[in-house]
Amino acid sequence: MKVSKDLMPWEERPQGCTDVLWRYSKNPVIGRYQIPTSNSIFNSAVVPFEGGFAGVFRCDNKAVQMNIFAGFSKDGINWEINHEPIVFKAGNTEMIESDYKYDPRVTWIEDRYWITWCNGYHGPTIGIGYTFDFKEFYQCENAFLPFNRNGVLFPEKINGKYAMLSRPSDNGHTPFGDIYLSFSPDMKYWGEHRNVMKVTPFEDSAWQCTKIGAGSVPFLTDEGWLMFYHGVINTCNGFRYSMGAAILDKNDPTKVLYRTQPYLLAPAAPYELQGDVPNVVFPCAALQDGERVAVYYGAADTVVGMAFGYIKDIIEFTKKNSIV
Ligand code: BMA
Repeated sequence: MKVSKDLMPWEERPQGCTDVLWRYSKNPVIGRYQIPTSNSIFNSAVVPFEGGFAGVFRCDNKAVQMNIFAGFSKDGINWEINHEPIVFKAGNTEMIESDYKYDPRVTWIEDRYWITWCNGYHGPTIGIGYTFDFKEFYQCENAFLPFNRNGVLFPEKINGKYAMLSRPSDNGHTPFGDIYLSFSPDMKYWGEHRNVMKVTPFEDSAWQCTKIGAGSVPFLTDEGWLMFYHGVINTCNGFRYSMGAAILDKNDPTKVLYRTQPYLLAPAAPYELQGDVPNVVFPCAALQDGERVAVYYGAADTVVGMAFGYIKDIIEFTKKNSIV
């Protein structure tokens, strides 16, 4: 989401570094044991809120149960996370059960913050909720049938309808996955499901050849919607999750204009290579001030890291190295 220039969390590109995205030198910004009950805190989403920041954090507890927690920060880097999970009241439907909640995304649309997450309802699907103040939360109808993951809302209506990216999946560690876009007139009924992006052929861009999923909430640039997504390769040691960028058409975001053939960030730092699930970089949020971007990503399913870049450089790189 857009942030004023003076609030933007930022660290300049290190001397001698030529990467388009670079890691924050003090990563990870959130440690695995940051709240008393947590086993791990990762794949979490942040937004500007009341002159600072708020967020929804995935904290798995020491029984390794997945749930989402609200948190707050003055600078976007140092976070206080509530010790109790979010409790939802009924939103646009009766209260629906939720066996677990994980991988939240948050965006402001019109008058409130909307939250999407992977909701356990006879298997994973996409849960939707909203809040005005990060104190009271309301849960709405699930967007899709199980099984689905990585539901990411656009921050404004597209041609008069809410729009959400998602990735139909299976009930396990899905060995496939493409990104779809669905529309809703009311945040309750979803349809007009369209394919947006597929995995790439192994020989063209292997890091994204097994499955891909929307990451951060897309934001508008001069070239279209810029979105960070994750791409996965199945290696002899299991899945490896990296991050790429895609630019979608402003008026018809089912059209991918550009998409990175090389990744922008892949597991390489110690906290990305080691943890509960080694080799995972998983973007869930991006703050931007019109010129610069700060990406929040889960690292090795254990901690939260940040990476920075200039929007102009990312767009240039994505156009120049596009696989579309
Ligand atoms: C996915 C989800 C993510 C996780 C990823 C890598 O299926 O469970 O939360 O980061 O796997 O383990």
